[in-house]
Amino acid sequence: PAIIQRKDYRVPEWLVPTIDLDFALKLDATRVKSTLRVERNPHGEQGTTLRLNGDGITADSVTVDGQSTNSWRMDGSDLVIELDGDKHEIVIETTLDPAANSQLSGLYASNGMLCTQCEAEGFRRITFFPDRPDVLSRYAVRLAGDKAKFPVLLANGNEVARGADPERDGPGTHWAEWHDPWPKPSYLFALVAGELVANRSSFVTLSGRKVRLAIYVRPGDEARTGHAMESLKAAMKWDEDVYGREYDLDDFNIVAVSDFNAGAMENKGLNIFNTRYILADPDTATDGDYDAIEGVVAHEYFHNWSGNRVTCRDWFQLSLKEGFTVLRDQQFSAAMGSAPVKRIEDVRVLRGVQFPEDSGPLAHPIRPDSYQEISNFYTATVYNKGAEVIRMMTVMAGLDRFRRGTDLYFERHDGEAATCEDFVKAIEDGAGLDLKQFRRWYEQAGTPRVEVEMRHDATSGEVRLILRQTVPATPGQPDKAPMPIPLRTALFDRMSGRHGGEQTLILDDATREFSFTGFAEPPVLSINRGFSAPVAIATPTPAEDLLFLARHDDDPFARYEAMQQLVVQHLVGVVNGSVTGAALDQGRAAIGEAFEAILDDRALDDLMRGEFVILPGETYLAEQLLVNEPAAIHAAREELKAWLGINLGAQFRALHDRCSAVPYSLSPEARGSRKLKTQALVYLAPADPAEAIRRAKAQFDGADNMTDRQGALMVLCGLSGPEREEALAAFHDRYAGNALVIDKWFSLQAGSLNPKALEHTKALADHPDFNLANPNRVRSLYMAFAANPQAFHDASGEGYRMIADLIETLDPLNSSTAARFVTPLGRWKRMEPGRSALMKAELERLAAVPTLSRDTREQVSRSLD
Ligand code: HT7
Ligand code: ZN
Repeated sequence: PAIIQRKDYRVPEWLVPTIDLDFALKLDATRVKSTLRVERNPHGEQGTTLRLNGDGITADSVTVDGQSTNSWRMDGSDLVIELDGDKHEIVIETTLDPAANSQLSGLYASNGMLCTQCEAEGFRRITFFPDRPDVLSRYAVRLAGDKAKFPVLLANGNEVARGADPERDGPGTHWAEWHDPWPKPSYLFALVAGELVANRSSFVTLSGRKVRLAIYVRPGDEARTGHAMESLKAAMKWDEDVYGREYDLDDFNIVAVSDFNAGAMENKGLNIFNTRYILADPDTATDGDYDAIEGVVAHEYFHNWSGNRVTCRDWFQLSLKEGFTVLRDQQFSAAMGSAPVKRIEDVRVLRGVQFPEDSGPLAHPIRPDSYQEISNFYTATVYNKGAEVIRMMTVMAGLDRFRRGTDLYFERHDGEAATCEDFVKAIEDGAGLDLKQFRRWYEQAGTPRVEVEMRHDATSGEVRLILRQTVPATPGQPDKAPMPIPLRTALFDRMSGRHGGEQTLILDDATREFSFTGFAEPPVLSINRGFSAPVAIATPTPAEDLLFLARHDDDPFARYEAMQQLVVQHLVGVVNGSVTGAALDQGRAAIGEAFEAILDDRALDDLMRGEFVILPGETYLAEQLLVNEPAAIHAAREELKAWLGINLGAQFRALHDRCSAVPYSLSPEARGSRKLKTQALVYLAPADPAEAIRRAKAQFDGADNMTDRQGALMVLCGLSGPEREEALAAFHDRYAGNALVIDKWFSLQAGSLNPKALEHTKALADHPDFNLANPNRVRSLYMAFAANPQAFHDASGEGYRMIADLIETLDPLNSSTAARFVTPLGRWKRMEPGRSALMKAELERLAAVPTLSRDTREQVSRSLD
C-alpha cells in the first residue's frame, strides 16, 4: 500500500483559479459537468501532465479548450491529461449514483435528499480534480433537479439566481445558481438538495452587516432547532469579541442530515451537520446533548476562519485547523457555562481517549509524518492533544499576548493554505515567545511522564522541587528529546491552607530544579493546576496531601484532581494487590471522608459537585497499570461504589430527594441537580438495588425531561427485574420513529453495567430498528458496547469476535466507520495474556480478509505491528 510522507510535499504543478460545476440532480443518476480553468503554477515543476484525482468515477467526456480530445488517460483512479500550454479550459462530464453511495463520502442520498461530504478526499468521488487542500478555486455552481423532490437547492456562498428551464433541465425541474466569492479548497465544497424547512434568523456583525442565518431540517424537526440557532449566534458574537473574527458572507446556512460519518462539516457558508448536533428539546435531548450542540455548532462556525479563510497546506497539517478550532470551541463553551466544569470534561476526554491512543499502537504526533488513509488521522491526538498544545501557548504567553499572535497568524495567512510551522511562527512573533524547543510537541508522540521530588530544609526554610520528564517510546519513535512543559504550580502552607501565589514552572529539560524559600514546614504541592500541560504526573502523592488539596485548593481543577488521584491510587493498589486488609479499609475511609466533605460543601455548586463524585473511568485506570486486568479493575471500582453507596447511603438518599425537588430549567442550578440526582442513584444501585429500582422507576415515570429519563433508565438497565423491561419498552414506544432517541435506547443497553450486556447487545443487532447503513445507529450499539469494559472484555472473547465481525461486515459498506472500530481491539499488547491472545487473533483474522479497505487495513496492520 502507498505510504504518503510529509517530507514528500511538493507545491502543485497546476492551479485551478475557477471551477464551474453544473449538476443535473437525480437520486440514482446525477450528471456533473465540471469546467476547470487551469494554469501552470510558476512555483511548481514545469511538467506537461495535469493529474486530476478521481475515486470510483469515470469520465463520460473530456474536452480541452473546447475540443474533444484523446490526450487523456486513466492512471489508476486518476485522470491524466497532457497539456502543452500554460492555461487551459478543461470540461469533464461524469455520472454518479448517489443512492448507491453507502460510504457517505462524495455525493450521497440520505432520506430522499442529496448531500455531500468532501473532507478529506470526497470531492474526487464527484468529479476529477486536483483534490488537495492547497489548490484554492472560486466556485460557481448550478444545481438543477425535480422541484417536487428537491424544493430546496443549496451550495456554498451566495445564491445569485434561480428559475426554471424545463427545456434544458426537463419537465418539473427548477434550478439555482450559487457563487462563492472566497477561493477555497475542494474539501470545503458542498451542495444539498431536498425537501427541507428552515428556522431563519439573522445576526448583525461587528461592522454592521446583516447576515441571514438558516438551519434546514426535515419537515417536523424545525421546533427542535432553537438551541442550535442560539448557539450559532452566541458563537458569532464570541468570535468577534475574543478573536476579532467577523463573518464574511451574506448567508450562513446549516443543514442537518441523519446519515453522516462524523459530527459535522464546516463547508464554506453551508455547514452540514449530523442531526445529533442540531436537534434538541427538553423531552428528547439531555443536558449533555445541549452542551454538545453548543460546542459543535461553535466549532464548525469557528472553522470559517481557522480552517476556511486560512486552510491547511496538506493533510499532515490537519491539527493546524482542528487543534486550534477545538481550543476555540473549548474556550467558547467555558465562557458560556462553568469554566472549571468544562475543563474537567475536556481533560476527562483527553485522558480517557487520547492518552490511551498515545500509549498504544496507533500513537502519532499531532502533526503525523506519514499515512496511508487520511481519514484514519481524524483522531483525539490531532484534535484534542492538538488543542492542548496550543493551550500551553496561552499558558506561557497569557491570553492578551496569545491574541496578538493569532491576529498576526490571520493577517499573514488569510487566503492561504498554511502549515503548523506558520502558526507557531506567528505566535512566536506576535506573542513574543521563543517556541524553538516547543516545536517538539508537533514532532513527538507519547504522553510525557513527570516525576516530582520535593526536598525541604527545615533550617533554611528552603524547598527544592526536582522535576524530571520522560517521553515514552512510540511506534517509529524510540528516542525522545525533552519538551517544554508549563506547569502551573502552588505550594500550600499546611497550617493556613493558603499559598503565596501561583507560578508557572517550565520544565524544559530532562531534569530541572526549582527553589522556593520561607517554608518552616514542608508545603503541600499543587502541580499542573488547571491541567496546564497534557502530561501524566507519575509520582504518587501522599493521601493526606490529596485530602488537603481536595479541601483547600483554590484551583477548582486541582481540587477535583486531588479527589481523582485519591481514588486512582487506591484502586490501582487494590488491583495490583498492594492495598489489602487494614490499608484497604483506611483507603476507603479516606475516600468516604472526602466524598462526605464534597457532598456537604455548601460553597460548591451542584454542577461542580456532580463532577467530583464521578469515579475515574475503567479505561483511565487501566492506563495506570502496566498490564490491563479489566475484570479486576471493574470489580475494584464497583466494590468501591457499593461501599460508598452503603456507607453514605443516607447522604445519597437525601441528595436524590433534594435534587428531585428542583423543577426543570436550563439554569446551571437545575442542571447541577439533574446531574447529581442520577449520580446518587449510581451509588445506591450496587448498595441497595431494591431502593435504587424504586427511586429510578419514580424518576423515570415522573420525568419531564430526557436527562432525568435517560439517567433513570441507565440505572434500571444496569439492574435486573421487571422494572427494567417495562421502562425499556415504555421508552421505545414513546420515542418510536425518533432516530436520535432510539439511538440512546440502543446505547443504554449496550453500555450497561448489566452482567448480560453482551447477550443484550447480540440480540439488539437483530432488532428491526438496527440498521448497518446508518452510522449513528451503528455507533449507538457497537461503540457503546466497545466502551463497556465488562462486556467487551468478556473472558470468552465473544466481545472481541463481535466487533471483528462488525468490522468485516461494515467495511465494504462504510470503510471509514468500520476502521474506527479497530482501535478497541488494538490494545492487546497491554492486556493480560488470555485476553491479549484473543484480541490479537481477531486482528489477525481481519488482516487475512483479502478485500479489506485501505482504511481498515491500515488500522489493522498498525495495530498488529
Ligand atoms: N472537519 C470536519 C471533519 C469531517 C470528516 C472527516 C473525515 C470523514 C468525514 C468527515 N466529516 C467531517 C469536522 C470538523 O472537525 O469540524
Ligand atoms: Zn473541526
